[in-house]
Amino acid sequence: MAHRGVAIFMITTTPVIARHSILNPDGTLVKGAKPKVGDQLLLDMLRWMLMSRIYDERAIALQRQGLYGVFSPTLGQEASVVGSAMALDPARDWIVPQYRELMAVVRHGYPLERLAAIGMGRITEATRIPDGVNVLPTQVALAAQLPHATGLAWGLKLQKKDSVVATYIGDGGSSEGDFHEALNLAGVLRAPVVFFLQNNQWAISTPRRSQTATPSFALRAAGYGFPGVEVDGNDVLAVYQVATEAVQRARAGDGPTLIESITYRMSFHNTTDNPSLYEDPTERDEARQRDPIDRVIKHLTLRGLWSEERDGETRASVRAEIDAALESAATFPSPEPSHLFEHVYAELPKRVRRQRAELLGQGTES
Ligand SMILES: Cc1ncc(C[n+]2csc(CCOP(=O)(O)OP(=O)(O)O)c2C)c(N)n1
Ligand SMILES: [Mg+2]
Repeated sequence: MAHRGVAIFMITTTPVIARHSILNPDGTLVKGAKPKVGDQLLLDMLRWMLMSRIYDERAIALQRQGLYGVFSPTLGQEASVVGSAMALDPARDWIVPQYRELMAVVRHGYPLERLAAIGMGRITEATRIPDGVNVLPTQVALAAQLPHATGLAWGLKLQKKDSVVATYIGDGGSSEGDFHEALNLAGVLRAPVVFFLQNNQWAISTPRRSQTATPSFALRAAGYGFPGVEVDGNDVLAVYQVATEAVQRARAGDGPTLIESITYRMSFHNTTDNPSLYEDPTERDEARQRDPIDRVIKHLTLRGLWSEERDGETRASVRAEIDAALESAATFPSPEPSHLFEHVYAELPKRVRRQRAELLGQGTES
């Protein structure tokens, strides 16, 4: 096709992007796959995945008893969350989270008791992230965390640190303008950031097919000038491998990567949602066949590294750890109205001082 002497090429075929996978749903390895994960590391991954699932059950039960606030489970996405987080070095790398990757930030050093206390509404002390924990606060405003991630990565690069930033986003959140702005700038700056997109097929009740016309979220990276990869998000070994490669690229100064982790939300969006109103139950049944935890257990069992006894012991120790965190969370102080004004400004501006005085009934401070 020619237009004023300029050749215009039209892309008529859908570009293809390879989807990485290592572990089959039956626990065997994909033909030719050579996982670079030692036995102990895989056992640690499984423990974190079980911790995520068991915490989901506990938090949902507490919410139903009126003891916990709105909660978004990770259920079904444990391999995606744990595999990506374990590719990071908590001592120097950063996580800029969304809200569906609880165990990623816990594994990175954010104490579970504090996150549980926030869930219980005991927010005043608990929201303070301890010094030295390289995690930014949970972000509910979709994609608003991504420009922060790019800015943080740029700052670390300017300081000549060898740190990498990993940030999480959902399929739905990737339709926000902030997604485009953050990825575009990260590409221009070659910022050391990994964009980890959990495509769990749902944005509350909006299915993936209504979210975008692109055949692959990962393909979008080409438009920003850096690599995009697809991975089976229910395969912890594959997620860990692509995340490790992306972290290495970023650390080496080669810039960002967009990872699309293809998974399935095996629960409600959060405790206020009822998916039976919009989800085809056969889809959920199919997803159960690809359960990310069962897959690792089958694999370890085939290799003689897992038994019923070990399963029972691991779950008991995870439950004890969660119980201790929940017990400690319940001792955090409940918020007072005055706390609304704390932990934001070093020195309160006049307007905010006036509002505080008004709320606390202390007359009108000028
Ligand atoms: C800017 C903005 N718009 C709308 C919402 C309401 N909202 C909260 S979660 C959500 C769906 C997000 O879906 P996705 O990005 O796929 O993440 P998931 O919850 O599936 O992990 C929506 C629309 C919001 N929090 N922020
Ligand atoms: Mg989603």
